Amino acid sequence: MKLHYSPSSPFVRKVLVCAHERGLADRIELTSHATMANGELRADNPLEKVPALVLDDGTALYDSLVIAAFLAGLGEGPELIPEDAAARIAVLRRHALANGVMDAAVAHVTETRRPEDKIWPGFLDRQKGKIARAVDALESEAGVMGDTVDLSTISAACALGYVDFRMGDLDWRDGHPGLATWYDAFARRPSMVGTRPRNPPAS
Ligand SMILES: N[C@@H](CCC(=O)N[C@@H](CS)C(=O)NCC(=O)O)C(=O)O
Repeated sequence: MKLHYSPSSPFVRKVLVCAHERGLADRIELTSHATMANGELRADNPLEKVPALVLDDGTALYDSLVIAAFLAGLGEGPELIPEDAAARIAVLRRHALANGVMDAAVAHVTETRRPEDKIWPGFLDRQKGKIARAVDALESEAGVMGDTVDLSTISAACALGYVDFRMGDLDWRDGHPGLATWYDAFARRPSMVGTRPRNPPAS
């Protein structure tokens, strides 16, 4: 399998952590981060977004939730998406919350990269508000998340890791001691340590 990726993307990290947890990391070849620039990514994903996973028969899967669901059915390890209906909905709902943090943080970062006179402060505040409310919600769920490894906890950890990486001044730990403790433990998992976000090499 071939994964179109970027070393900084929280969505990519989500699927890589899923792969590590299911013992599949060795079966995934990472493309050069440059496939976005050279048009290869577009050929596999019309939306031109990473992650996109190309299977050995040439089938391309996107987006990160679809790839994670695919990987959850392969290999061995923690049940990433429970079969039980109620548990599955709970995991998918928390995944949506964490994924929304990724969406808002990426949108915030993208906006800050526009020319200074084109940046809309109201848009930045709106994204920060989404993140703040989601972090409040995750704080109230930290006890339930405990040491469970599933798609929702992986996504929450990748979202918070991305906020640390790109929005370090946000200080989400302030007022969220339960979530901070939960994250510090989860972030020590080898799957998280091995996928820490990095800036792509300059092209
Ligand atoms: N909903 C998508 C989001 C993926 C996404 O936004 N990826 C970003 C990188 S963090 C991207 O490829 N952006 C390029 C673009 O939007 O053109 C997923 O979950 O896979």
